[in-house]
Amino acid sequence: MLCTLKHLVEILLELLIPLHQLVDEHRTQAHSHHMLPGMAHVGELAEGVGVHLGAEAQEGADKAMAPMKLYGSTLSWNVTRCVAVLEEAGAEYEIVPLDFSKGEHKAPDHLARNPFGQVPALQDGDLFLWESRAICKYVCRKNKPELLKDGDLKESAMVDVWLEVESNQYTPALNPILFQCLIRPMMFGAPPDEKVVEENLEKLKKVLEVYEARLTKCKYLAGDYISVADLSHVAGTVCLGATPHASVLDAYPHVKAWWTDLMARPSSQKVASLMKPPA
Ligand code: GS8
Repeated sequence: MLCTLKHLVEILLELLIPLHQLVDEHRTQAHSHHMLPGMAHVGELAEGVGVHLGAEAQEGADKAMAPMKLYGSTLSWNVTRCVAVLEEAGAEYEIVPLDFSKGEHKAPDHLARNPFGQVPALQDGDLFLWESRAICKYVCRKNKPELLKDGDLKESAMVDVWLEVESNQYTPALNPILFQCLIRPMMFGAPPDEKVVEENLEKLKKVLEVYEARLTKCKYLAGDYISVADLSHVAGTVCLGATPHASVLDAYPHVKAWWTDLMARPSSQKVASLMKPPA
């Protein structure tokens, strides 16, 4: 059977989802901690000072204050890629898990969010987005534009370059390792195919050599400033840490220092805590 690795990962992630049903805490995870306790909605504030908003204005105010919704399981690193950025940007959001085993990702209401029937999808009011990196960029533009360096032609171009490098070099080498070492044993009780792991470790090492050279010159990938490009690596690299090959980073001291620095951020800690598989 000819089947691409991407398809295999997707099929397996579909199989993986019933595990989520065992974990109640994953069912509804509200992440509105960026709204301070006691912080009122616009309508409530207006009432407090004797102002009453009309129904339409009230609806508009409520919409403006409604948290963004991120659809998908937090065991998917495409979903938690977005979580890293939502957290780092201080966005108000909630995660809405979808049950793949019930086909919720192919149901009409999700197809309206993402016509490809995949996760993640993001809803912000009447705006629906999909593709994790596009979601990350939107969240940055909305909540923390400095993560994109949008105002600077050259710096923003470097952010784009390293986001593409993550998408087209780093993650394609990493995904097969994660599939073999994490998903295959968990789903099939089968050991990893060591040949596939070795091949992709070699690919990853070649990519890491480029990262090492880059990070010798600057603290973060795009420059001496953290950006969405760094954050886009967090979810997948957290998963690498759960494989027997976490030490692959050790041979690259600047990469290792970059990763240690990234992992110290509360946003990365949040991703790590959400990605812990059910016990
Ligand atoms: C990939 C989304 C994806 O493959 C992105 O958002 O970055 N390029 C997209 N999502 C998988 C879950 S694994 O993370 C998915 O939804 N698979 C179900 C399916 O394809 O039916």
